[in-house]
Amino acid sequence: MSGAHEQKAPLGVAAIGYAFMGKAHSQAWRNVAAYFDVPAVEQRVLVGRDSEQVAEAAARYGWAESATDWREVIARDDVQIVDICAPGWLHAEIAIAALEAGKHVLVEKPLANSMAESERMVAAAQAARARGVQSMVGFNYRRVPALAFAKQLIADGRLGAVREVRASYLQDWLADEDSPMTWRLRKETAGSGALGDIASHAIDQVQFLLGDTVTEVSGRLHTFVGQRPGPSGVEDVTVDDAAWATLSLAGGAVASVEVSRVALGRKNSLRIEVYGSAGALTFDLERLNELEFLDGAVPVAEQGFRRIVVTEPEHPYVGAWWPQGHVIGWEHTFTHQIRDFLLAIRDGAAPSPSFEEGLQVQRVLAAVEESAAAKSTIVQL
Ligand code: SOE
Repeated sequence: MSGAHEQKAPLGVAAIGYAFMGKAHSQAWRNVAAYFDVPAVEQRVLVGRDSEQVAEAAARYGWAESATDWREVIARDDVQIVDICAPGWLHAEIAIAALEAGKHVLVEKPLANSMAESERMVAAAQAARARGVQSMVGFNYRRVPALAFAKQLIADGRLGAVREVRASYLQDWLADEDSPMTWRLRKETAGSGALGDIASHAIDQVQFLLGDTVTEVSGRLHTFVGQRPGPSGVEDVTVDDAAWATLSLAGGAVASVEVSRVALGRKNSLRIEVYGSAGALTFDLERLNELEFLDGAVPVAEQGFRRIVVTEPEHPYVGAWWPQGHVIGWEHTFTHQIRDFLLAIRDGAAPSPSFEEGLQVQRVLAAVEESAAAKSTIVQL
C-alpha cells in the first residue's frame, strides 16, 4: 500500500450518541481501516448525556475518551470528523455547529425532523463544502452490496425502462401494545413515526436505485396503538405506526411505499421490487446477501427469477471481506458507509447521499404528511 494520504496524521473522530446507532457506527469506525484502504482514523471521543454510561460505552466500543458536552468536543483541534448518532431533534443544531467549526459531518437518517431544519442544514453544508468540509447522511442501506449491485444493473439498462417499484419496510418491534413509550413515539422528539424512521429508507432507496426524483405524492398515515405506558403513567402516542404512499418519479416510474412498525412477524424486512420493460428484480433485507433477477432477454419459456448470491469479489464492497461465497451482515453496511465517507474526504469530493439528497427525502416525507392530513390529495413537489 502506498499513497500520500497514508503518511498523514490519523483523522480524529467524535461520535455523538452511544445507543443503538452509536453502537453500530462505533464498530464501523473500529473496523473500517482494517478491511478497506482508507485514511487512518482514531476514535477519539464518544459523547453522551450520562457521564457514567457514556464512559462505559466508550471503553466497550473502542473510544479513547468520553465526554458529555458536544459543544466542547466539536471545538477540539484533534477532532476532524463528527458523527451524529443522536436522535433527530438534535441533528440540525449539532450538524450546523460542527460544519461551522470546520468538521466533516456524518449524520444519521432522517436528515432532521422538519423541512425548516433540513433547509438550514443544507445551507450550512453548502457553505462548508466551499471550504472543503464534507457532509453526508447515513442512509446505510445504499451500502448493502445487493442493493448497490441492483443499482448497477438498473443503470446498465438490464431492466430497460423502469415502470413500477414496490418498496415496503415492515418491522414489529411496536406490535405489543404494552411496549413502552420512547422518544421515537413522541412527535416533538422524533418528528414522525414509521414515516421518518423507516419510510425515509424506502424513499431514499427508490430514488437511489432509479437515479430519479419523486415529483408527486399521495399518502396515508395511521396510528394503531394510541397510548402506551410511559415513565409516569399512560402517554399518548403522537406519531404514526404505519404509513403508505404512492410516488410519481420524474422519469415516468410509479412507486408504492408501505411501512409499519407493528407488522407482526416482520422483523426488519425492507423489501424492494423493481419492474422494468426488460427485466425485474427483488430484494429483502432479511436475506441481504441475495438478489433475485429476472432477465427479460431470456426466452419467455425459460424466464423466471434467478437468485444471485451477492458474495463475489466482483460485487460492490464484498472483495474486502471474506473469500467468495461467505456472507456478510447488517453491520457491514455501516463500515461500507464510513469507507465511502472517508474516501470522499480523502479525495476532496462531495460524498453521497449529500444533505441535499437528505432534504429531497424530507420533501417527500412532508408531502406524505400533507397528503395524509388532506385525505387523498395528490401533492406536487
Ligand atoms: C428502528 O425502526 C430502526 O432502528 C431504524 O431507526 C433504523 O434506521 C433501521 O435501520 C432499523 O430500524
